[in-house]
Amino acid sequence: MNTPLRIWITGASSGIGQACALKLAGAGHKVWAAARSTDKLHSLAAQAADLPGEILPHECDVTDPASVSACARAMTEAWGGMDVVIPNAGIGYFNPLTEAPLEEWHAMIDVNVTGVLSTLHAALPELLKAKGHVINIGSLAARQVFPNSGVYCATKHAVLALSESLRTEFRNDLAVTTLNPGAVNTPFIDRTTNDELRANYRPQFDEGMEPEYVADAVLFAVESRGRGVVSELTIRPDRR
Ligand code: NJP
Repeated sequence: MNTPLRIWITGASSGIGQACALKLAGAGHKVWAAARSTDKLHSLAAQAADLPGEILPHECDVTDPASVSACARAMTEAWGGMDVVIPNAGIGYFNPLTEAPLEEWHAMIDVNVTGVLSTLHAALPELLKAKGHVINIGSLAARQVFPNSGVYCATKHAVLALSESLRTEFRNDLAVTTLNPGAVNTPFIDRTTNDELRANYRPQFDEGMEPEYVADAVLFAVESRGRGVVSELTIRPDRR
């Protein structure tokens, strides 16, 4: 095992973020696990007790820039720097454009775009020092636009554009990966307030990829260091 990497994951209390934290700690890395649900983060850290790496929980609301910068500062004070950031916190409210409450659009922009920007802003100084790695969690929705999720698709297009701008601006100092998953079996769709759409979409997510498969892809990207850079990776559910 090479030197453990110091990895900041937002949205680590559930789904893909949680699976990534366990996978990366299982491979011996040090994971700074951030989210609002500290109870879930503490049980995640307890699950990692027997793993070769470690998971440290830290409360963080990505819609609050002060909370995000405090989280990054606490990590770099504790571990002396940061090698990888995974701005994974993200939400989706599915609704036809004419029916969606404006608050749901704003909430998606606040978490999926402004939250990612705040996370990158807080992480970049340390990442550039370490010649580190940004792993943005995009989506198939970064490449394709689906009905009932126009604003969600717009947020993931923004994430992809941010990845590309980081890649071109910091070509020699940063590795940048955008991971675009299709449906993953997490609580993601349960947030949708349109009862009919939530019920219609749930089976697609039930039959989607397991979050551990996404975490395998993240581990592959993280451990490519020194051999090459996975710049964009799209993964879709298997044949059924
Ligand atoms: O969702 P879920 P996923 N501040 O609901 C956190 C993308 N994706 O794992 O704060 C900080 O299980 C929340 O934590 P908490 C998707 O767009 C998914 O599926 O405690 N954190 C929780 O840990 C997103 O970018 C699918 O509530 C906040 C996490 O976000 C990423 O994958 C397909 C927060 C959400 O966990 C993870 O989603 C795809 C805040 N203000 C892309 N608000 C899919 N599942 O099918 C929320 O293409 N969080």
